[in-house]
Amino acid sequence: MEEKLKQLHQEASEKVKQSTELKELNEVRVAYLGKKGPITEVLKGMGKLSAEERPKMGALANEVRDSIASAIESKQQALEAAAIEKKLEQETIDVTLPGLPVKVGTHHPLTSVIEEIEDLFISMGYKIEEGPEVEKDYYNFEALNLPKGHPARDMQDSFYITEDILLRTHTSPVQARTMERHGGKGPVKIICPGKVYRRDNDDATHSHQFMQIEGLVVDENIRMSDLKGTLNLFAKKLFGEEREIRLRPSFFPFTEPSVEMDISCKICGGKGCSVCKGTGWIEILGAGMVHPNVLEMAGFDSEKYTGFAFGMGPERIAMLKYGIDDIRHYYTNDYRFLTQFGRAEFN
Ligand code: 2NM
Repeated sequence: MEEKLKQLHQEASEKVKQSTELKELNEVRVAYLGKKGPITEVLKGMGKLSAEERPKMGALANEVRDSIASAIESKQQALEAAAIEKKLEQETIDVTLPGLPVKVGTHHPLTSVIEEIEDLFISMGYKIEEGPEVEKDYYNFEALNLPKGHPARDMQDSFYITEDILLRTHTSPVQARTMERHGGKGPVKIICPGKVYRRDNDDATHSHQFMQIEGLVVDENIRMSDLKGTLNLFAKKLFGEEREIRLRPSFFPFTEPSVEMDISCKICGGKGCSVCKGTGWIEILGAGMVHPNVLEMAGFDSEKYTGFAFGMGPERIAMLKYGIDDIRHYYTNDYRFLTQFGRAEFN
């Protein structure tokens, strides 16, 4: 029996040693230490031994069992540690690999142009003003010398919400509100960027929703020459020092006199090309001296105060600046279009 136990011990130890996986080790445990295993078998045969031999063999059997159990235990720990080690090794991060590019996004071309124009006027002492897109008829039309029945307020051209409320058709109502808040006292020196709405059919050059930037200066002794100097500087800063401007007479209900400003064509340098349609000049904005009626309605004494105002479309400005050929590109969120402007992406 002693021989048998020693042999079992030897055999089991060898199998434990040879086990390379936890599953295999567990099979060894079941085979040697299980209820139907050989050691249990040996212990069952103890009854046949003499009283003298019994405790000796019992002790040996227990020793063998404990020894196998502890060998299994330490092998299990070793295998588990090896498994963790292997997993860690597989999951090692190579910190020397180059990083993945971070997509940082770009400015929308309209945003870029609007911010550039804002910065330019802020540098000249203008404040930025904003106002509601859902506007009263009074501020959108009446206060701007467009009384009821005026042809320029044709229902066909505006989105009315009620008889008195509409989506603003320009940002001039912000200027009317700002002048009113000044309570008849100058100076007012503001630019108003914002969204405006007109009932147009969308095509390459028209959109029912677009941006506008309007400027307004009201003070004593504001003259047409102040307007001209301001616009000349604006054109050169935005389009290049070599650009020239030209003012042509025009008409707006809220200004008198009114003008339209052209800049010399950058593409052909004034010789005439398809962009300027052979004229050498490109129309950029409308402007004029604020109509006395507009000043009076906002609470200014038009004998004492004068002002100039101008308005432009950032979509058109950005189209000219970046050579964009269709206004719809701004609103359709084509990634390929959007990533061509503003801050460069790291890809
Ligand atoms: C333009 C052209 C000319 C304009 C006038 C005013 C106000 F409120 F002061 F009367 N704001 N904007 C103006 C003048 C706008 O856009 C083409």
